[in-house]
Amino acid sequence: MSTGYLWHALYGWNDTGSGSLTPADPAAGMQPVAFHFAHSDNKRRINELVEVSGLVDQLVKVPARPATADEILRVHTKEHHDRIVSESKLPKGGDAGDGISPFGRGGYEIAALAAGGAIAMVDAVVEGRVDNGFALVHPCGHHATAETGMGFCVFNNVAIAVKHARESLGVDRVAVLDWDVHHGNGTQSIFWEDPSVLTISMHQDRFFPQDEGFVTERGGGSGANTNLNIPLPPGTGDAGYLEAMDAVVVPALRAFDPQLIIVGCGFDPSILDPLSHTMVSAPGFAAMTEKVKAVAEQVCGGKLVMVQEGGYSIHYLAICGALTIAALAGVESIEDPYWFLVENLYGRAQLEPGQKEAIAEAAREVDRIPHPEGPRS
Ligand code: 9RB
Ligand code: ZN
Repeated sequence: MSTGYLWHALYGWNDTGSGSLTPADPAAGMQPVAFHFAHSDNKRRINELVEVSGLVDQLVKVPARPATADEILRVHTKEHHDRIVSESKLPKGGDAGDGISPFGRGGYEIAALAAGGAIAMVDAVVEGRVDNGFALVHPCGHHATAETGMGFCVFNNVAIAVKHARESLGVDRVAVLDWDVHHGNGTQSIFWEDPSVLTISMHQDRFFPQDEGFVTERGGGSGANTNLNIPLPPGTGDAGYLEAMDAVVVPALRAFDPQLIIVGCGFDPSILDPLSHTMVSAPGFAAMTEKVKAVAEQVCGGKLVMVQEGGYSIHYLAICGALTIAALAGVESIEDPYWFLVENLYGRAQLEPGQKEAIAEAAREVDRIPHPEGPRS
C-alpha cells in the first residue's frame, strides 16, 4: 500500500507575530511572549522529524498547490475572502477575524496553499495515486465558518477539500472526523444542512468555542442527523478516546457509509499540550489512526485523508505526528521518547465513569444517522 505525504516550506512561514492571544501589558503584569501558541515552528518540527527519522522514504510526496479563489468561494463568503486578500497585502498583515488569529504579509497565499494542500491530497487519494494520505498543512482550518476565520484558522481547509471532492470529483458522500481537542464549529456550520457530508467532532467538553459542540447539535434541514458531537470531559486519555472510537465513531462511519473519510487531525488532545486538558499519548493517536483506517477499508476501499489541524506541544507534537503518519502508512515507527513521562500519568489508561457516560450519551445518537439506502429496519 502507499501513503501520500504533503508539506510545503511556506507553511513554516506563516507569521503569527507575538502576543495576540496573550498580549503584553506591563501595567497588568503581562510580559511579552515571543511565540504565539500557533507559531508555525511546531508544525515545521513534525515535517523535520518525518524527514530525519527516514519515515519520508516510505511515503509518496504529494505536491501542494494553492486553492483558487473559486475553490475557496465554494465555502467562504466573498467578503471574508476579499478581506483576507487585502489585509494580506499590508506590511504587517492582518487577522483572520477574532483578533487572536494573526497572519503576516502574504498570509493569504499561505492560507490558500493550506486549503490547496488538503485538496491536493484528496485528489491523490480519490484518483488512486495513493491509498491514503496525510496533508501536514498550516494554518489550521476547522474553526473557520463561511463568514470568518477564528481560533487561528483562516480558511476551512477540510471543508474546501470536501467541496472539491463533491463538486469536482463527483464523490457522493464524505465523512469528516475532527479529533482536534477544540470543537469543529466551522465545519459543523458549513455542512449543517448538507445531507451528503457527515461531520463528527470529538472535543473537550465546553472548551472552545465555549458553549458549542453539544451532543444535541445534530444538523438541520435536509442535513438533519448528519452532525455528531462527542464532547469528552477533561482528563480523557487513550482509554476514553479509543472507547469513543469503538462505541461512537466507527459505528457512525459504518452507518453513513461514505466514499471518502477525512480526518481533521489535531494533536492538541495530547497529554503534553499546553492548550488542552485531555491526555492522549502519541501511541494513542496511532491506535486511533488504525481504527479509522480499518473502518475506511471496510466502507470506502481505504480512502482516507488526514489533514493537520491544531497541536501546540513543542516537545510532543512531532512525536504524535510521526507515530500517526507511520500508523497510517502501516510502517514501523520510532518509539515514543516521551513514554517515560506519559505512561503512568493518571487518566491515560483508565476509563472513568464520567467519560463512560459522555461516550454512552454520544453513542445513543448513532442510530439517527441516515443510511444512504434509507432507514434501516
Ligand atoms: C480569548 C479566548 C483561545 C482560542 C483558540 C484556541 C485554540 C484553537 C485551536 C485556544 C484559546 C477566549 C482570547 C475563550 O487549537 N483550535 O483547533 N482563546 N480564546 N477568551 N478570550 C479572551
Ligand atoms: Zn485545537
